[in-house]
Amino acid sequence: MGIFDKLKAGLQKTTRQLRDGLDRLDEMVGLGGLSETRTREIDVDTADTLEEILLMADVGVAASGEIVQSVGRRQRRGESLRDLVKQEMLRILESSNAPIAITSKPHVALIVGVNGVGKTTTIGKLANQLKGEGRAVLICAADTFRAAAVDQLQIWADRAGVGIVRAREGSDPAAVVFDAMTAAKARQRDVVLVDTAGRLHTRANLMNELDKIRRVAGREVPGAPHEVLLVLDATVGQNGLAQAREFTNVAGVTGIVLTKLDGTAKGGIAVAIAHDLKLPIRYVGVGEGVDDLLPFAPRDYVDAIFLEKW
Ligand SMILES: Nc1nc2c(ncn2[C@@H]2O[C@H](COP(=O)(O)OP(=O)(O)OP(=O)(O)O)[C@@H](O)[C@H]2O)c(=O)[nH]1
Ligand SMILES: [Mg+2]
Repeated sequence: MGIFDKLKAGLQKTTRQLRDGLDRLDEMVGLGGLSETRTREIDVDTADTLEEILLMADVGVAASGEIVQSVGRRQRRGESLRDLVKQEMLRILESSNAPIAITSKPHVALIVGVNGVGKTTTIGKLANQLKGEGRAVLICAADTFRAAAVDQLQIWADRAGVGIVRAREGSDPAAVVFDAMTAAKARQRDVVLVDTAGRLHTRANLMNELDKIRRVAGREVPGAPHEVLLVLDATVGQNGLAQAREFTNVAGVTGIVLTKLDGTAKGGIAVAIAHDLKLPIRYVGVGEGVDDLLPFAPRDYVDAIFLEKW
């Protein structure tokens, strides 16, 4: 399956919520078939329904409000609501878009996020992808909180065929990070992917640990961490935005990985992220398999939701 088809398949539930909802609305208010020259402004009921459709897809209050307003203004052109919403979503997604750039060696990326969002899986997929591009990757297992975490990561490292620096028994995560930085320099690795814990005894502990990891990495490799990827589970919806704010304050998040889009109708969350957080979405996860991580491209994303290539 090609990347676009994969994205389309992953976003199926969002398509049903958004595109089909908008099509029904267009039919109801009779705007879909309007020619360029005909005009009609949307009424209050239509605006309410439109907002509801967007909120159900988790576009979020602020972005939904903005979209409804601007669709209301532009409706005079006689385009379908569906096309206008699609254009607005694309505009918002493009406003904060930036692909990942690997500029230094080793390029150190911390992967952070609350428990269960898909950090370890994302690292496995990403390691595989980067290796496929010819980069030398090292994985660092800095989640020493959960006993099974290192073994889970080892399986992914083996699958991708990349090296891993494992925690010594009972060691401090920051010490593992130190070892990984040293190893990456000695072995001339291009990229280090650091897996971190999603849960500690308290959230304050978790944030302190991330802060310590950052400092150790920065002491060993100039400019590190070059990237802090916050993994957000799309099925969690708007709660993800609160998590993002917390992590951004402490961990200096530079980009988002949005996972589990394949299990949700809430794919509009990408628009809320771009609108509210102004953080670039770097990748999206559309399944549990090694090939199910796709670089984020705004146009493909909306095309996949609306099932049409512009
Ligand atoms: N459907 C689907 N499942 C995913 C995706 N990404 C991760 N998962 C699943 O989510 C579950 C948790 O993934 P992990 O990678 O272990 O999550 P984590 O953030 O490392 O979890 P902790 O280490 O406990 O904090 C696993 O069952 C993964 O297979 C995705 O894009 N789609
Ligand atoms: Mg994990």
